[in-house]
Amino acid sequence: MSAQEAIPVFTNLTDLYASLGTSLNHAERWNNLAEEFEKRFGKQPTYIARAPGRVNLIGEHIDYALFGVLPAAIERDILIAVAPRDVPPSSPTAETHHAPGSVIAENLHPKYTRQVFAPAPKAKPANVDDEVHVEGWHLEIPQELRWENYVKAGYYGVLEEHFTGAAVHPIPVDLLVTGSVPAGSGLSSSAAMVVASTLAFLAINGKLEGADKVAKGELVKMSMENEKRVGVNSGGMDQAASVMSVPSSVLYITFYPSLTASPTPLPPGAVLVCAHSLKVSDKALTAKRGYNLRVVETLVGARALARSLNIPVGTREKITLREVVGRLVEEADVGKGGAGMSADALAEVLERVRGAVEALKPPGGTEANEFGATLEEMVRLSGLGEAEFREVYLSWVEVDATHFKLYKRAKHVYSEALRVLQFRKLCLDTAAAPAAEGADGVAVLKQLGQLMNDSQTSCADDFECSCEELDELTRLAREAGAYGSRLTGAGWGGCTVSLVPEAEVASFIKKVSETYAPYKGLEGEALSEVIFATRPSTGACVYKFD
Ligand code: NG1
Ligand code: MG
Repeated sequence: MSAQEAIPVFTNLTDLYASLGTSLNHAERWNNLAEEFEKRFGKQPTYIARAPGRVNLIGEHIDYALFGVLPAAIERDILIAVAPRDVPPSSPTAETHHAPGSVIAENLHPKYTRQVFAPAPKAKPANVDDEVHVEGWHLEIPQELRWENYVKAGYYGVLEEHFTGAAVHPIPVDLLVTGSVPAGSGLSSSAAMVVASTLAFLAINGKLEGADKVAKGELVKMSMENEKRVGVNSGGMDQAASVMSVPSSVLYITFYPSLTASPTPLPPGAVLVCAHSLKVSDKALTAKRGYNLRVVETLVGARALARSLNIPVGTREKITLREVVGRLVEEADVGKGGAGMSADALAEVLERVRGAVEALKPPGGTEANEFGATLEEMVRLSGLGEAEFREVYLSWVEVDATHFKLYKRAKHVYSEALRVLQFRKLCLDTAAAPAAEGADGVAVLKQLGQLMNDSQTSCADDFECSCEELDELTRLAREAGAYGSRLTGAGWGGCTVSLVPEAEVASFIKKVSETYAPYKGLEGEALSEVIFATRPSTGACVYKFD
């Protein structure tokens, strides 16, 4: 799958719905959105942009260490209908509603109220007399939880990329959002929002057609940058999965040495079931002690490790754990260390660095304080002066911690990276020798399940991104017959993913719904909102109205 591939722009509804699969009623949602748009804005939308959520099968918290991951897009998605706004200049609202690039954003969900905003252009340099020249924009987004921030995040990236230093203004836009990805659930509603918004603004400004149209890889990169605008220093897994997924396969996504996405078929006989723990974790709010702190711990761990392995690292360079491995392998054999690195090759390198990883335990660290390093000890392990350290590792993110567990975080990342490669190898080997059915087929599914269970243990014990509810729900899922079960996404709440024998999905869901206490009393649609089977679905696209 190439990052150069064009983003699908459908002009025919039959083709669109065929691409989306048949297990959800897509036609009803798309029609309803278009009709609501017309009611609210008095005209048909010009485009609807779609971006799906994703479930991560395995490979948690390793994308920002640049290790490969194995997610799949799900059928649940975010849709954004857009059209240019045409306001008579004499209308009382002409000033705000006519400002270049102003946006009226509405959401079908009544909880999210109507928002009007216009990005402020920066002052023009004195020597520019071109009337429409835009020097740049004020694109800061307040770090608080507001639904329209995700719309702005996508939009502002488009402004920066396509309307800066340009002699053309973005047009005023009306838009309407609807979503079926539960928020704060680890199914990446945030990335789906940001991708859909980026895509909607690209489409409405004519950037998806013509010779220099934006390709899939570029949309992934823009969306990654755009998600940072809402304050999360995420890796690229969610955006890549949302943009590049194909039906019926999980997607092996690598980031090092560059972004690649290879569809990987799951062995037959098993289905993915997502189950929400009903503990909502909002990453934008808990990043200081959760997500962003983990980004810092894994990055500093990588530097300390590189240092003890005598790998040169530039002062300002934020080397990752994947790059440490890459550089070690390159010394010996260039071919083995890149995107195609095998499970065996990684296992071999990890064996070589085992001692150095152990050495990340600080002298003051003990079993009791879980090998936590104080800030002072961490600075020393990094080999940087304190001011430099703060500048490189702490100036771009807020963290709130007294101890930093470099050893445990690195241990998780490396073991998880290896599990991803082992999981993928089992899938590829099965696809290459499809005779492995019956008992053999089940044996493979059990091995895949075991890797998922080991991932859950590592997330819980070493990366500490699980929680009581996720531990309980994954345990109950295994008892209910899953081959394997683990948290999916950032963790600390949100969803689990389980690999369940195809013939047992209904009884599995029934058992879990009877045993997981927070599900007591839920039935019908309310139950299928929180626990549902899903299949790998297709990536982002746009529909263009005539
Ligand atoms: P969630 O919280 O599920 O959106 C986050 C990151 C991913 C990845 C996972 C953990 C964002 C947008 N996504 O996913 O890049 O690091 O956590 O594996 O921050
Ligand atoms: Mg998210």
